[in-house]
Amino acid sequence: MFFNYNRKESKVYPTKNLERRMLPKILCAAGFVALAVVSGAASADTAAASAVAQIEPTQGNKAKGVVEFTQEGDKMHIVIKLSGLTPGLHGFHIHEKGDCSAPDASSAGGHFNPSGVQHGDPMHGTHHLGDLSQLTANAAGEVQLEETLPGITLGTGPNNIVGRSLIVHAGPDDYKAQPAGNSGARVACGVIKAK
Ligand SMILES: [Cu+2]
Ligand SMILES: [Zn+2]
Repeated sequence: MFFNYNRKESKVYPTKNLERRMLPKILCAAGFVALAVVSGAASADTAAASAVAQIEPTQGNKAKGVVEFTQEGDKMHIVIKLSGLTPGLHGFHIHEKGDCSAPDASSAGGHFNPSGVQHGDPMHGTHHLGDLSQLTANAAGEVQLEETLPGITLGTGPNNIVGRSLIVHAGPDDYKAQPAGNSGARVACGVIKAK
């Protein structure tokens, strides 16, 4: 425990010191030099700390928006902002392939399911890792939601969601039907990209 704590500290402080040392240089140097310093520091990170998916409508639909992911320890904070939906419930999942190119987003494949289990309710019992809580669009067809989930990660390990996709469905997810909860057509799709 104590040893781990010390290791964490030694990881954090050099970065802060580096930033402090760099500050006078950034203030004095030309803009492009400052940019080079900042991007160099960012690329030293081993895993993405945040990711974003630009959600675009599939053919014949209007749903779109932005979903942002931020890793907070062993949890993932998710901020969802969507519009152009029909009011009511919409199934919402991470699908295994980061490919929204098909007009119906079938190119995104099935639900992200690294542990090979059945589809279900993310809050109760067995479910795909990619099964997210379904969304409720208000009367204006909008969703604004923040939630924190365990399990999914950014950039490392079998539970990494960077390079996969988010799909919004036309109807509610019954959390029972296999393999996907019977939530109807894919009305919007977005690839999850590291920030
Ligand atoms: Cu889905
Ligand atoms: Zn599922």
